[in-house]
Amino acid sequence: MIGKVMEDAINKQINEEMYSAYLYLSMSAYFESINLKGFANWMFVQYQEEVEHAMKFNEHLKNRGGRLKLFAIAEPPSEWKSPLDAFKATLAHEQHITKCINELVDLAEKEKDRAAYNMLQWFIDEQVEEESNDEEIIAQLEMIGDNKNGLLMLDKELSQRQA
Ligand code: OFO
Repeated sequence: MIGKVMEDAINKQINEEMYSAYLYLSMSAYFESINLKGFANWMFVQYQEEVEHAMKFNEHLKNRGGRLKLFAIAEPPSEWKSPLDAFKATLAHEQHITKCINELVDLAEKEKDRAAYNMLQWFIDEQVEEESNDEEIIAQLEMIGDNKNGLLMLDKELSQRQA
């Protein structure tokens, strides 16, 4: 059975993951609005992944006799200055999520909750991948600069991403 402290912290993290989903769905709509369908696809897949993250935490709660508690999801921004601006915001958000995951790991250690600690290892690896994906796309966008052809080529590449 999961302890109350860890249960509350995981429920808080579920809200963070659902906000991540909202943020990336909003970014997907932004990219649709500027006709970058590949970028929009990439963000839509990211939105789906974030819902999966929330459900992964929910599974953990369910398997350990805990209970999901849903909180209000904050309204995400809906406009960004450019694709680069949106991806810089994505990276900053993922760095915030990494900090949240690290704090959960610290809490699991403090609470001697081995099951939560084990489950969180998946999220540690996932955050390395998420930050690295964002950094790669930011580097490409910086290289592209004002080159429209480069942007369209990257858009085509990002259209390949699948859930
Ligand atoms: Fe983007 O990894 Fe979850 O929030």
